[in-house]
Amino acid sequence: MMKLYHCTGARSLRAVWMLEELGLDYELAVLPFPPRVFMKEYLGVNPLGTIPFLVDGDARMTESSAICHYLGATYGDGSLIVKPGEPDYASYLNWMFYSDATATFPQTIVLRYTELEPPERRLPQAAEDYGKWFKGRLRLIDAQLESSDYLCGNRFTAADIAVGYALYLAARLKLDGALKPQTRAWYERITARDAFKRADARR
Ligand SMILES: N[C@@H](CCC(=O)N[C@@H](CS)C(=O)NCC(=O)O)C(=O)O
Repeated sequence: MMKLYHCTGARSLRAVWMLEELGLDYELAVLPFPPRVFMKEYLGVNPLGTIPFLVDGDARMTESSAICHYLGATYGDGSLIVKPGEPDYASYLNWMFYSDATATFPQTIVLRYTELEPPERRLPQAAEDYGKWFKGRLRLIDAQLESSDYLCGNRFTAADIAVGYALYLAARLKLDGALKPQTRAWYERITARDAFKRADARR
């Protein structure tokens, strides 16, 4: 059975959500955060010390959005991914990379310098600047959702999971105060799904 290493509320939630959407059997190891510090033996499993980490047969994966695509492409009927040849394939790929590199990255700076570092190492200026950066990068989502209910493919896909997690983290960091109505409605739509609720409850 495949095994996913997870920390509550972290990016590994993307992978748990996808597993739940697909209705797959999996073993979930919920680790203390950060495992690099509180479960040093985990470095023997994943040398990066980060989560998620997926083990599926010989496959080993450390990137949450890539795991979502892998699961959707390997299992199920493929409707949760967008394939080459479909009109929105380029858009789908773009959202998958945007989800972590553009939408989540600036938030990790905010998280680090407001919560994770000890008080004497906190950097309010960095947190403020990267919070603004994140908010600016929501423009692509706002524009897309003006004319559709989902990010691409005219259906719910792994792109909604991958980008949706960035909004989940934004809510936790209180960076979601001024979301455009269509973006808030989309976030509420995707997180109303039973699979999201089951995934978020796994802790
Ligand atoms: N790009 C990776 C990032 C993985 C990552 O950095 N995960 C964070 C949690 S959200 C982590 O494990 N941080 C703990 C650490 O860096 O030690 C992904 O999308 O999964």
